[in-house]
Amino acid sequence: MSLRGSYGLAAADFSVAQDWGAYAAEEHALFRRLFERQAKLVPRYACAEWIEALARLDAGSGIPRFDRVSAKLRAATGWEIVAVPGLIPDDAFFTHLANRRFPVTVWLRQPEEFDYIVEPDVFHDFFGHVPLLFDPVYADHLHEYGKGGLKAMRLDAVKMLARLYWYTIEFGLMKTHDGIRAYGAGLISSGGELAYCVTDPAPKRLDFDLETALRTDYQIDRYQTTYFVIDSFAQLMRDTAPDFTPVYDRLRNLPVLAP
Ligand code: HBI
Ligand code: FE
Repeated sequence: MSLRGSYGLAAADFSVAQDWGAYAAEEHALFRRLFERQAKLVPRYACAEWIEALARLDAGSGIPRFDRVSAKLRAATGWEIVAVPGLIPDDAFFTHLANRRFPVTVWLRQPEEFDYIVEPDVFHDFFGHVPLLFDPVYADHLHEYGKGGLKAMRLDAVKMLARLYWYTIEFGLMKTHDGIRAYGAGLISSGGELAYCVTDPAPKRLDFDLETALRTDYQIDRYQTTYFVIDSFAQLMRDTAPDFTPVYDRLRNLPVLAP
């Protein structure tokens, strides 16, 4: 697929300089509009861990400087941001996660993509993914996911593992005593799906089950019809701790489940 970023400047690990000075005033204004739209929704629909983490980030004034956020992140959970031109190959992506570096795309969507964008841009990656890296349990899980990704490549099981990421890190829901709340980055950064995933009766909301998630296919260009719900990040960490090798071997011969 033809990707939007400028990959020519990237290093071997696909990292680039963020070049914060190059962002136009209009881009900072668009980022602020996206932030303000979501900031109205997250108190009602996002999980408490995300809301608490966002409070630690001053991301409402425009496109953030990755190096400043990395300094705070390092102190909190040992993570940092690595600037990338956009989607990067799986092995580069997993290697960064396995070293507690989260890839954040440097470019921002166009104004006409305010409501929907196919590829992750800096708003999706930063607003959707970075705040939860301040949560120690979530941060540990994502670190394990990165190491698991490198192993999945060796076992030819990346497609199965990507489904786990999709149904948790990107589109995961959590049970709270106030009801269902979102923690997935794709939900948190979405103008419409954030309320839909919590309130709409149409989609299925299944209790998280590792093997079902690894087997269930997903669509990337519409609201999800199936969500997986965890009790806590501790449960996610616990349920994904075992060696996946025997699970991959068993599931490889079973039919994929339609969402
Ligand atoms: N690259 N920058 C970036 N961000 C992602 O979320 C990402 C990626 N490359 C691969 C990838 N995700 C997924 O294919 C893996 O989770 C399987
Ligand atoms: Fe994402």
